Amino acid sequence: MAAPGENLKINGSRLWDSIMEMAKIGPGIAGGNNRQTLTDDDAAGRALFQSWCEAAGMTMGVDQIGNMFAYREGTDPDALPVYAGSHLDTQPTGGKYDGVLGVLGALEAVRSMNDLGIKTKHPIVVVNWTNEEGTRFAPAMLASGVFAGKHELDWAFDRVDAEGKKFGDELERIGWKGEEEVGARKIHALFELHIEQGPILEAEGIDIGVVTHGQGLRWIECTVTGKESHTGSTPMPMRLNAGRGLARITELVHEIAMKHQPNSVGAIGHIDVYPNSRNIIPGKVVFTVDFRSHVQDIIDAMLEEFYARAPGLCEEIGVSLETEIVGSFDPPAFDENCVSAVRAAAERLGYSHIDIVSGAGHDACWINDVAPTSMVMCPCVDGLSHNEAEDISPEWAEAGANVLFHAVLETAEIVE
Ligand code: HGY
Ligand code: MN
Ligand code: MN
Repeated sequence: MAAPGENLKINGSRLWDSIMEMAKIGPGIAGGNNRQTLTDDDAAGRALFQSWCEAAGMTMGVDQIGNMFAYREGTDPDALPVYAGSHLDTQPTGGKYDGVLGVLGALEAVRSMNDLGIKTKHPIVVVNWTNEEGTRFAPAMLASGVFAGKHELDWAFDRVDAEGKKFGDELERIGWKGEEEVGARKIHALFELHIEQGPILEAEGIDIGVVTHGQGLRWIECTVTGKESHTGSTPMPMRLNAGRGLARITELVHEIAMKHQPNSVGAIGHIDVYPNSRNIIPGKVVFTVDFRSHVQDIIDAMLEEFYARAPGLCEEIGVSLETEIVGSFDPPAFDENCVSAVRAAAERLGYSHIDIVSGAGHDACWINDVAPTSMVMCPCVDGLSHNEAEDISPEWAEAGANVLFHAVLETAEIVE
């Protein structure tokens, strides 16, 4: 396949303007975004994205779980499309770039193909995956997981948020439940551009991360049950404080993850305390343990130790522990040809680049199980993400989108 000329570039200021425009939808309270999945803000962001895709001459397809697929013709309609995209949903205190850079970077690649009069043999599809974040409806990467055959569609529809609203009902309510069968589409290759969400690229002054692997993940939902009682009148020896169970398990998770440095992480981010009253001893605490590593044996060792020790820590203080796995995928190794296309693009365009393991989970991690897939990463300021202060430079965005553009063009095969 002929490689694209290094003179072929995207329009960085148009990309930046589109990111800033999208950021106006579902604004946060501190400069970032709160555009959570299946909210009215998500619906508004989807509508804006669709209008841009149609203005770029693409036709939109939507599947039964709301995944959006904007299609650009290729010269060979029988050739499987090359896909590029990410997610438009954000964390409740999310940044403007997590996911959005990947969706709009892919749209910018198509806009630039139009400007440059480029035809490709393979069609191009720009993707917005539903509910990548998994913060309102667990697990993360839910819709790409259904697409890849990891979850049943009905199971996904039955997921509920903190208010007891069902995923399927909310998808219907915002009007983004499509007709297409989920997972019926066949993919020639998929590329996802994403901010690193870690400190390595910026700290080492590197423009591009060539993502070879991702971390595997286990989300363990824990329910610690004690007994609600008066914080003033209940004698200390009689207390069955579920909050102490949370405290002990929080420390246990940290201790286990620290044992496998530098290849492991562990924390508890989601915590619901019941009844959450200032003068009632917590009777129940529900929380999610997040263990990750790119080494399968380490994931297994962390879980083994957790299940061996956590119940005893609760029994010692008279409270009970129930656990349920609510998110799980093993460490992905991305497709070598797709990884090479990303590395060659960075090289051709004169960007500094290193091979890197993704610390965060991404839709590409699931799609990698059903099609050749890889990722392009750009730096982010202080490695900060899942925080409204998440920040990148226009130059980083442009470099990442140029590499994505070239990887897609090389794989989709330019037709002279
Ligand atoms: O949890 C993750 O790694 C992703 O950001 N949803
Ligand atoms: Mn993301
Ligand atoms: Mn995220």
